[in-house]
Amino acid sequence: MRSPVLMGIVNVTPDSFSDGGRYLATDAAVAHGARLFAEGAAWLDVGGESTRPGAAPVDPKDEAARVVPVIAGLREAVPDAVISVDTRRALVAEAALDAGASIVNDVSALEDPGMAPLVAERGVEVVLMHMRGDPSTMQRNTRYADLLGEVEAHLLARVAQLRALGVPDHRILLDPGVGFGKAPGDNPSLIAAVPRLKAHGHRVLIGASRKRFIGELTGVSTAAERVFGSVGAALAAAARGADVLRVHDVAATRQALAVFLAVEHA
Ligand code: HH2
Repeated sequence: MRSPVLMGIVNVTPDSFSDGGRYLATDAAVAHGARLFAEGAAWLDVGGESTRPGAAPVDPKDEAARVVPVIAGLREAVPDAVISVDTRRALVAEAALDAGASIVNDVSALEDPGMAPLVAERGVEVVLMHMRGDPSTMQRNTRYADLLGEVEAHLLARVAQLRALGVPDHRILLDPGVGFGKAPGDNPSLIAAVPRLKAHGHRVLIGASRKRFIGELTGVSTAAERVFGSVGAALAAAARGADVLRVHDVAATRQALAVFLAVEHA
């Protein structure tokens, strides 16, 4: 089993669910990203719009103005880091790629009609995440007749869109969207389903860090205090072959993975 890549979260937002407002200033966000890289996050995911349930959308120009200076700053501060931009807007993604990002992490999986052509043209990697509706509406209906079948069909339809534009499979990562329009009980099933998603030949990313379902399983209501539960989710995802783990707590996750992988390989 290969060690999953850790994707450290750099939220440049006033309202993210677990760390909103902490890294809104460019310098603070760059310093935070550099620290996550030093702790073992080979990838840094820079986002300028909160996607927590019920979050208000951000004007793409404001979103770009938040993320571009942070990406440029990280390019300089940590040249070896791979930078992804967490955005649903092609305009923001384009500005981020120009500033030095090389991955587009799109939680809407290509809803913006400009996104697929941009990714194809630039030859960059893209994360396609499953969500029903958008962050302002996604928790209104969290019932699925066939959860995994729906997630899979939705993502594969978006993969087909990219393939038609010539994007090779190895540049496409799939993410079942833990916590995005899902009932709490569905989230462990999404993590358990990593092998099923991987069977389509793409790398799989899991983002469970500090999410509400961990609070519901553990009784920990403050998101920033869900580190231990988040590490549990990360190990469970790693055990099932997840390729990339999107996490807030890089040092803790890395420490747990080192022990877990040593036992796996013993
Ligand atoms: N989760 C969040 C944001 N982006 N991207 C992917 N690919 N997968 C995820 O699970 C995912 C994601 C939500 O977490 P966070 O960034 O901490 O919060 P917020 O959206 O409130 O900024």
